[in-house]
Amino acid sequence: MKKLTLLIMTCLVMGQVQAEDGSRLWLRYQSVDKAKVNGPACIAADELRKYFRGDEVTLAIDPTIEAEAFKIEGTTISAKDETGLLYGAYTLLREPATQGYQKPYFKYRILNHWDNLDGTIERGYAGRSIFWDLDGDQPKAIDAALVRAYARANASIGINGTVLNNVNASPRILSPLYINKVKEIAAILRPYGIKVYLSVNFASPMALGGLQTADPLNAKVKTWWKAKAKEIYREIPDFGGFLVKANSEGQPGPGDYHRTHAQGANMLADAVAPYGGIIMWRSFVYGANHKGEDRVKQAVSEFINDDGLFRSNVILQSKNGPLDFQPREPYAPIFDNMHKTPQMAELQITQEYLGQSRHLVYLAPMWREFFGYVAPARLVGVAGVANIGLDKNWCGHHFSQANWYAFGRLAWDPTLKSEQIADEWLSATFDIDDSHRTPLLSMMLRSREACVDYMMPLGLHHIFKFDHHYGPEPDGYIAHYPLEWCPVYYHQADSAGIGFDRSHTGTDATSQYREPYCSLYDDLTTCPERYLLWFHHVPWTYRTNSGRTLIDELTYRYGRGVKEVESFIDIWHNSKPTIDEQRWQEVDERLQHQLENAREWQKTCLDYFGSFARK
Ligand code: BDP
Repeated sequence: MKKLTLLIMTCLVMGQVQAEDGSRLWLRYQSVDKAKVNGPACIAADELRKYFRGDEVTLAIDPTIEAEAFKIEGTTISAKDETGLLYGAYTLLREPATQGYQKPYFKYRILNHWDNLDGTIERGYAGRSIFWDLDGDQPKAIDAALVRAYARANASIGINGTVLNNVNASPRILSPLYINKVKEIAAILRPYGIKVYLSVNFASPMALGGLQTADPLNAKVKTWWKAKAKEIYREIPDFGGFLVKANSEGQPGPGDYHRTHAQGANMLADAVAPYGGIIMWRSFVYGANHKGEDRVKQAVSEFINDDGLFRSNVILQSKNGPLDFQPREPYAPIFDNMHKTPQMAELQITQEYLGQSRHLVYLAPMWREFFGYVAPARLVGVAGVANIGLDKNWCGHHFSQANWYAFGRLAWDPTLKSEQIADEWLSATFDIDDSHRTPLLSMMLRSREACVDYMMPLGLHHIFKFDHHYGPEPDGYIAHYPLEWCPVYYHQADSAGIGFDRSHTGTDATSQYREPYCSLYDDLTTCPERYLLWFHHVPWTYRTNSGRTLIDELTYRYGRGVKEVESFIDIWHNSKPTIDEQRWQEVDERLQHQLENAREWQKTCLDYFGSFARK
């Protein structure tokens, strides 16, 4: 009895009695308090002192090492500065046998939070914002401990930047009141090597500055932005820069004044350039100058003439696919077309179109697939639309944490295999032995393909329920919305067949691709089946590679997706003895729900498509 009390007391003192509610993410280190750490006092030293299982470790500042890189020799970590030491420390904690030199692949490894100042999150499925909320009409106090925990998690996977607010940006973010809040957050993130960036509303000079225009060539507008940049950098000298969604989905932009994207971006670039800031200008633009054109072609049409015209501190940020974060898209051809403009890929960690925080879908295979077409060497950075909120476990679904983790790891090294990343994450997140880890690993690795199968196999896309993008609505059509918001426009099902003809006989979207993809995708007989209905309108009786007719193949794929989820449930049930109670239950509930959803997708889509095919 006495012993037990003592044990509990000791654990309490050491802070070890923590429920497994997912709040510790993959950072479930046991504090051993054993290592002697030589070198400068810093966060890396604190982490190693508490958690490193060896006896001694040395931290050394070496100015000859590149920024953010580190070297581990024996138990000495060397780096240019404390950020490099921190990356080295987390690497050593994860993989104590690590030796040698490492540096991040991408310069920009940035999370994009679509957080609104009122605390809601656009496409957020894990509760409210960790940064913003209102207290009356004032910004609520920043939760420093929470932001610090966030910084630590990001640093542990090498993320070095964060955009704190929604791309559909409120001008208020640039008011002195909010700049002060941003300064507070920046101060917490700085020791973890993380810079802050802000999304800005292009019409801010009007909304905040009382100007009559936001025309980027107007002298007062330029002066306003320059003064604003100066004000921000006075408070936050290492501020990263701006992210801009302009002339897209109702947002203001240079197009409102018949100016080009380059003219708009350059005006902002000039304002932040004296301080080393960058502008991340999004190419997610449709329905503006090229209204009526096949939506997947519009980004190239919008930006191609601007190539070579952007300032050197502008980066074009594009989603991985040409449409909008679908479960599977071909890569966005804008990456083939802008040869003189630095580019970043925008990946979506929050599963807007992949079951949100209800479905277990591990996204690393999707991102690796993208890098198979768009060589990382073509990119200067990656941005990940965050899936983080106030939920106890940060991400809503315990397994969605793996997507945050995988984004960071791939930003650090895009050649890492999905399997290795999943394995690392599983080992750190659960206490499971090899025999249980293997099936869980297989579940994760199969989960994205399963989602494609039960939602949108063979290149189908955007047949989601209107606006919330969760369930199926293949018959979706709303007369007063542009067709490009409606599922029926995307699948084009009729009695002859199904699919969107984007070959030379259709919208010719295939011509935006480099060879060999242009020819490969254009020809029905060479187009990979995974993109079949993305690029072609195909007869129902068409024989797919399996020998089945198209409608039978669709039926088969939907069924396969559902079966996969059934098997995930079996795997999860078999793992019950090794997983802690709360997390097991919570994942189990979600898996049951995922199965119901998968069946709903299967039934709704096959009933609907079947009504054409079997006429
Ligand atoms: C779509 C989202 C919308 C975003 C938009 C964007 O549905 O909420 O604002 O993309 O990326 O995926 O700007």
